Amino acid sequence: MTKSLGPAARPGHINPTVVEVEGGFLNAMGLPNPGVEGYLEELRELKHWGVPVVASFFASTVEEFQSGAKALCGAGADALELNLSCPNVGGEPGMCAADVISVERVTAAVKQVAKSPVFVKLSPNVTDIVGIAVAAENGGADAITAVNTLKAMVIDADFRRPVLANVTGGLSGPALKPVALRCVWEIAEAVKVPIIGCGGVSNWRDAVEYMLAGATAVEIGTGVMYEGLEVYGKVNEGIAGYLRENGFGSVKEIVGLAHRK
Ligand code: RRO
Repeated sequence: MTKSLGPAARPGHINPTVVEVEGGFLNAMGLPNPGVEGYLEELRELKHWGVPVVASFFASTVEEFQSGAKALCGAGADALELNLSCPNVGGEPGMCAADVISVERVTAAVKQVAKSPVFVKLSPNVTDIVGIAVAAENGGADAITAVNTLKAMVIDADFRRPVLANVTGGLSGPALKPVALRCVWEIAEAVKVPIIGCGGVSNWRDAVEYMLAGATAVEIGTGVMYEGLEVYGKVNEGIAGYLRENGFGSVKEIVGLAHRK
């Protein structure tokens, strides 16, 4: 999974952009990235590694979303993740994950041109995430990623100022997990497309909990800050052990299992 790419290169916000808090991290990176065109060479190189590459991207207009999708698929992205949900974009329409009409329209427009599956990443910073998930599904999303970070802030009592230069940022890590898990649970009761759980996964038990709530896969970001890159292998091995010890033949058998009446 790439860092989110946009139509043009962006330096991101000025520092401080990341601060550790109890139970996680707050970031206000401000979407720093080399731009879709500036990233294509690296994407082509990643293809030589023999692992699937998901290109995360954002844009401000439907046309930009479509041209980003075409370029990223053309360079070999195995899937696209529409980041409709960055909490750090001020007045720009980057937070279109708050609006059902925009979510359905952008998803459908990208699906028209994308040659690879399209995931839609949603925000927990909304009143009704289920309505938004249904809009993504109606737009043709192949999967829903739930969720991006939770809008939050930190104030330093000695300096009597907000810590992040952007004032607010997105909370990730273990503190986000119960919120994200609830989002996955609610979405699973409303849509048929696969859900990718995201938020505070740092060990196999977290991943299993997401699957029991209805996720068919998980994403791990902040977990790397705590556990290093080994986290991915450890989580995979841990899930395999859990399945073995509990008599399951495949992860498919535990997806959504906690919903049983
Ligand atoms: O770059 C960011 O500030 C950022 C992004 Br694009 C995002 O999707 N989520 C987040 O917490 N930060």
